[in-house]
Amino acid sequence: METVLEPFWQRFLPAIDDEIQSILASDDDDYRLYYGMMAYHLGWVDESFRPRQERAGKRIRPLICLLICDAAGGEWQQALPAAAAIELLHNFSLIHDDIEDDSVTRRGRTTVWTLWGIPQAINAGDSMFALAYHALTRLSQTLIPAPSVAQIWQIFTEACIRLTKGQHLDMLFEGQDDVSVEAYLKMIGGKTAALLAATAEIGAIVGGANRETQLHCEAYGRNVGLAFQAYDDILGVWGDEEKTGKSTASDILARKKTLPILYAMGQSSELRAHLARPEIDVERVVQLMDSAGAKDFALETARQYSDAAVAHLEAAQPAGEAGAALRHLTAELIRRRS
Ligand code: GRG
Repeated sequence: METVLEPFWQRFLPAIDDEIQSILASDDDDYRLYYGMMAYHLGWVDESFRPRQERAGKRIRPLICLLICDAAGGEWQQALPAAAAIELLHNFSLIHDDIEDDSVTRRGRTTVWTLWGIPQAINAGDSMFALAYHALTRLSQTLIPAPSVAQIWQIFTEACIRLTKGQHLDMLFEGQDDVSVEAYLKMIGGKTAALLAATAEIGAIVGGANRETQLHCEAYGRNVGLAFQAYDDILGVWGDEEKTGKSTASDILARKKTLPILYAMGQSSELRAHLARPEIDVERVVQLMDSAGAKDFALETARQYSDAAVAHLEAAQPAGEAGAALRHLTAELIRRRS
């Protein structure tokens, strides 16, 4: 990782994992599997519950939360309960998403439901959801004023609702042939952007920022989420397979409704007809997408969200080394995907 980020990562990452670990700790042997499944998903242990050296997942959301708190002039340690709650919520949603999508691997590892079965995986997800709220209750033990704690609870709860709405639309779209680009953007606004928006807003509240700055941070997080997803969709068709670790044929073969595919479907009746056939010629689909201008459209959309993210970040005037680190991280999140 880059040098300006390194000192923050060294400080923040162990603190985030310690905070989560203290929520998941138990010495009751009857719950070895209960906590073990969650620890496995977070990457701390292998499937036999032996400790591992690497964590699973980038912890982007809690890192952004702590950086924004610090850059707003607050004490990042005060934001740890919220950062832990956000990461637990994110991971809970991934455990359930893997069941809903029938995914066998996540982060290069076997998914929880594949190892321990769907009923236990549903319960592991539910447990993480409840424990996310448990993590949030620790905000009351900090110096954060009670009205700010209440505001954070509300933002967190609204983000949960938006996540479920986004996931609902995503599943609904799988069975529909006529999904518009607008409908798709609404879906990722919930599924991907809502939690990042809440993450950034909560960081600003804990940092003591005024309401205007809090709202710039919310818009920053939302636009980072939208840009992140749009670039991901582009990489799904035109990415470098060696870098992404994912075949560029898989989204097309799965008939996934991603931004460039939906745009091209709206432009080309030949493509719509082709995707309705039982056999898909991936090369032909990419040709049709290219001539419909789908890559340029998706790149332009992603660029607009990236520019908006940077503009809101600048308007929030993040200060000091944490501010510099935030600017760097934002560029990194966006650059890696363009
Ligand atoms: C919140 C009550 C409640 C329900 C959630 C299952 C569900 C409903 C939502 C699923 C949402 C979902 C799977 C969103 C995907 C978002 C996304 C961009 C995931 C990848 O994020 P990274 O790259 O992942 O930060 P890592 O692995 O680094 O943690």
